[in-house]
Amino acid sequence: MASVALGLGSNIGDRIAWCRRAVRKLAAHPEIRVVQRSSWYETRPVGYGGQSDFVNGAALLETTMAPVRLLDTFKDVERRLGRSATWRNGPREIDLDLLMYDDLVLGLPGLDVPHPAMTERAFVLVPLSEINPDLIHPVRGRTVSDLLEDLKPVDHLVRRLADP
Ligand code: PH2
Ligand code: MG
Ligand code: MG
Repeated sequence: MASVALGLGSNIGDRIAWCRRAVRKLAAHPEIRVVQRSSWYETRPVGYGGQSDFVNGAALLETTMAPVRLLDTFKDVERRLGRSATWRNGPREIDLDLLMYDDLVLGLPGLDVPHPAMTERAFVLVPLSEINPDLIHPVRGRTVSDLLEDLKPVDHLVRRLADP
């Protein structure tokens, strides 16, 4: 059984509903257990700025699937929920990112684990450190709460939503 950190994001339509549906679909998968889920956060778009604010969250999963199969499952859930194709880093109904997979370090075409940008992204580190601040990043050798401290202040980028 592997422990996985998942990042969720949406900036089109009912953003929280997209994220909730994705968690529900993953929880229904016979080879995935959703162990914990963060609050939802409204976040400023990173990268291409001319788009709407995101809702982001994170979850901890357990799975018997290998990383590539798990990524395929995430893509499948994105498709089945109705994600329409846009451009790289553009607006999306639902985005499921494989952030960490145990303490595995992996570089394959289309799959880098840990997610290469996660240490610079408050919209990843804030929800992830809510649910597991002591999780150790296998490349940096530091906890997610330490990595978040390095980014601070981030309050202007991330707002925790009242609806948990
Ligand atoms: N995802 C991106 C690019 N920029 N910005 C925010 N705030 N949240 C995201 O999930 C996000 C982003 C590419 O996946
Ligand atoms: Mg992403
Ligand atoms: Mg993605």
